[in-house]
Amino acid sequence: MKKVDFSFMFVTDDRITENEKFYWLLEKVLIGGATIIQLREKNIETINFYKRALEVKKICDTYKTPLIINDRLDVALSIDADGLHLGQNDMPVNIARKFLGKDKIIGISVSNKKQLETANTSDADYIGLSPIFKTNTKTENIAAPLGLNGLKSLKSITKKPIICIGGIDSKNVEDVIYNGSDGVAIVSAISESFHPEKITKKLKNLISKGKK
Ligand code: TZP
Ligand code: MG
Repeated sequence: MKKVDFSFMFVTDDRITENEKFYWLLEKVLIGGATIIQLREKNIETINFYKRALEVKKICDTYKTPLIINDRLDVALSIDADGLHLGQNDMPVNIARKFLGKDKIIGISVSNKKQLETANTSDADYIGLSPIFKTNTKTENIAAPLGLNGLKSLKSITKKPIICIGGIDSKNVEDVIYNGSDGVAIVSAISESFHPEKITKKLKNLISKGKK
């Protein structure tokens, strides 16, 4: 895998169905300094996922920011994305790795110690720890929030970089990083803001503060 800055992942919000708003928001986030983008679409036809992914890739390339695709190995391959994010019920990591090769990024979501131990010995490049706090963005297949204590205990046994997700905003992001997370993944704190560029810059600043 190429060297990647996992500190600040923006996960796109599939509740924004209007293309113009979707791409406008993405560009604000890229200008604001997100270090990696994840395209997440849960309710979309394959053709529309592919088309959106193609356009998102073009925009991310302009800002030299890596793009990973949520769930769908076929979409990731078809647009030559920089990587793939998998959940526990998606394609197994080792199969995805076979198709994507060693240079692409693969992330795996985990919600407990058992899943983390399996992820530790897998072919994944990073572990997405979820959810840290309560979230309204993901409603299906969601475990109980781990909280900062859960983060600390899982961080102590991880062998891979950890990206925390779920309910992370400007009030708690510094604590999440301070308590050992290598990065954060954020949807609504950015997508629901009236000033996405400003909030992205603020979050980025707080991430830097949390590292100290
Ligand atoms: N996976 C676990 S929680 C979550 C995902 C995709 C949603 C995070 O969204 P938000 O709005 O940042 O809480
Ligand atoms: Mg998934």
